[in-house]
Amino acid sequence: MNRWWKNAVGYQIYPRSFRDANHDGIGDLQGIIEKLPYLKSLGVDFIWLNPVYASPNVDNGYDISDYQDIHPDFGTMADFEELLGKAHAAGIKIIMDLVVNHTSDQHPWFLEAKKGKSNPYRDYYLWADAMENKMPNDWKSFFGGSTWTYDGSGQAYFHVFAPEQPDLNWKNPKVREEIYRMIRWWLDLGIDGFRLDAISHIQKEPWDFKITDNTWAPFMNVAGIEVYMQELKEIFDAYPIMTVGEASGVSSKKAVNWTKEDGYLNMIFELEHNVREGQPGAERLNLLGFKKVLSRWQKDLGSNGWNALYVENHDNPRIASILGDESPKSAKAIATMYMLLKGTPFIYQGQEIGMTNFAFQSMDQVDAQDSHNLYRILLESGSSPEEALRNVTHWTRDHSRTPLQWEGGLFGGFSELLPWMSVNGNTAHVNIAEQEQDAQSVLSHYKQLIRLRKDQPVLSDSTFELILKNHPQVFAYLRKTDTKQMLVLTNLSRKPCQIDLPTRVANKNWRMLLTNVEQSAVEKRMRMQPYDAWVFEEII
Ligand code: TEU
Ligand code: CA
Repeated sequence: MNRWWKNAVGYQIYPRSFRDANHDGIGDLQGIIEKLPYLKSLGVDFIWLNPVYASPNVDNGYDISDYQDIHPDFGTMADFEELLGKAHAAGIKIIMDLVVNHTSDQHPWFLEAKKGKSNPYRDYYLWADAMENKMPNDWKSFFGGSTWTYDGSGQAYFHVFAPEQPDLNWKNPKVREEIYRMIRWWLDLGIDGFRLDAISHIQKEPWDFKITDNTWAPFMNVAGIEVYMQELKEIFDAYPIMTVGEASGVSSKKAVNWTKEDGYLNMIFELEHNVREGQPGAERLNLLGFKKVLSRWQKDLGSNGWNALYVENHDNPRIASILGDESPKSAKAIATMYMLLKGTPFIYQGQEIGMTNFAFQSMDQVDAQDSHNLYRILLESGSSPEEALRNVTHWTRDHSRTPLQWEGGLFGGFSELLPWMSVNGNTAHVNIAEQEQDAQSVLSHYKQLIRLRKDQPVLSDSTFELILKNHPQVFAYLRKTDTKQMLVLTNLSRKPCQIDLPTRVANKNWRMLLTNVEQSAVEKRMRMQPYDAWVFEEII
C-alpha cells in the first residue's frame, strides 16, 4: 500500500474564511483555486477542506442537508471538480470532511423521520419515548443543554451537538449502506481521502447508562464502534487515500488499533493536548502537562501507530495567543516544536503567518453556536454580561475563523466586501504579502520546516525521545535512527532559562539546521532566551 501521507505535510482550509473570489463576503472554492500557487509555494502536499456541502449552516457546514452537493456560498459541483483537477495538476491532494455522526435536521431523511413513528426513515435516527419536560436521560450535549429534543410525537430525538444536528442511527444497516454509497461516490470522483468528523461518537451506550466522572462517556469510543470502523476501513482500503479521524476519547493506548498498518484509519487527531479551559482535563494546559500528553502519544503510537500533528484548527483559539506571546518569534518556536514530531503535520490557515486571537468587543461579533449557548448559560447562572463575554471569548472557536490575512489593506485582501466575520485589525502588520518578502518571517520559517521534513527522512521514520522531561519551560527531544539523529530544543515560555543537557547528548557533534535566532553551538549547559528554538543534526 502506498503510504504517501507519511512524508506529507497538510494544510487545513476553512473555506468560509480563506479567500472570497466573487466578493460577496464569504470565502469560496474559486478563492481556493486562485490561491493554489500560494499553497504550492508553501510546500504543502495536501489540503483538508472543512465542509463545503449543502447546509443550513447552524454549525457552519457541520450540519449537512445534502452530502452530494456543494453549498451555493462556496460554488457548484463544477467548481469543486475544477478545484480537484487544478490541485492535482499542482501536485496537491484534497481531503474532504466526512460528517456522518449526524446530519442537519433539514436533511430529507430527517424531514421524513419527523413525520411519525411509522415512517420508514424514523429509524435512521435515534428516538426514545419522552415528554415535553421529561427527557429519556440526563446526558449533556457538547454544545450545552440536553442531548435530547422533544418533537411533539411522544418521543425525543438524540443529538450530541446542536438540536439541528440529529445523530444518525449507525445500528441501522440501511443508514450504513447509504453512508457507504456516498463515501464511494466521493472517492470515485478522485478525492484523496477524508477527515472523519466526530467519528468516535457514532456508537452510544444504552440509554440507561449511568454517568460517573466523564460527562461524555456515553458516546465516546463506546464498545461496538469497532464493527463500524472495520466496515469503513474495508471501503477505504480499496483506494490510495489517506484517512484521519477526529477521535476524541480514544486513548493513546487504544489509538494503536486505530492507526496501525492494518488499523481502521491512517491516523487520528487526539484532542487531549487541546482541552478547553473549564473542561475536564484542562489542567494539562500548562507546558509540563502539554509535553506529557504529546510525548505520551509519540511513545504509545511508537512505530506501530501514526500521529496526526496539529496545534490549531477551526475549533480552537490561535496557538500564538495561547502558548505563544503573539510575537513572530514565539510562533516560530511553536512551529519548530510540533512540526518535527513523529507523524503527519497539519497547518491551519493563518497559523503559518502567526495569526493571533481576535479582540471580541461584543457577542454580535461572535458567530459560533456553542459560544452563544455558553453565553446564555453563563447569564442564566448569574454572570454579568461583561463577565460572560470575557469568559466566552477567552476560548471561542471564532478566534480561528476570522478571514485569512492576505494583505495589509482593506479587509486583509480576503474580499472587497465586508466579510461574514470581522478581519483582525493586525492584518496591517500580520499578512501573507509582507511575509512572502521577508526571509525572517513566520511564513519563511514554516517553509523551511516543511522543506526540512522533505529533506530529512529521519523526521518521518525514526524514534522520538523526550529529553529534559521535567523542565517547565523547555520542550526538547531527539529524533533517532541507527545512523542519524536530530535534536530539537525550544523554550516555549516568556522567560529565559538554563538547560543542562544529558552528557550523551552534549558529547555528540552537532550542526545547526534551523533556528529563529542566531546560530549557536550545543553545550552541556546552555542559556535559552524566551521562545528560542534550535534544531541540530548530528555530524557523524
Ligand atoms: O468537532 C467535534 C468536537 O469537538 C467533539 O467531537 C469533541 O470530541 C468534543 O468537543 C470533546 O472535547 C467537530 C468539528 O470539528 C466541529 O467544528 C463541529 O462543530 C462538530 O464536530 C460537529 O460536527
Ligand atoms: Ca464568495
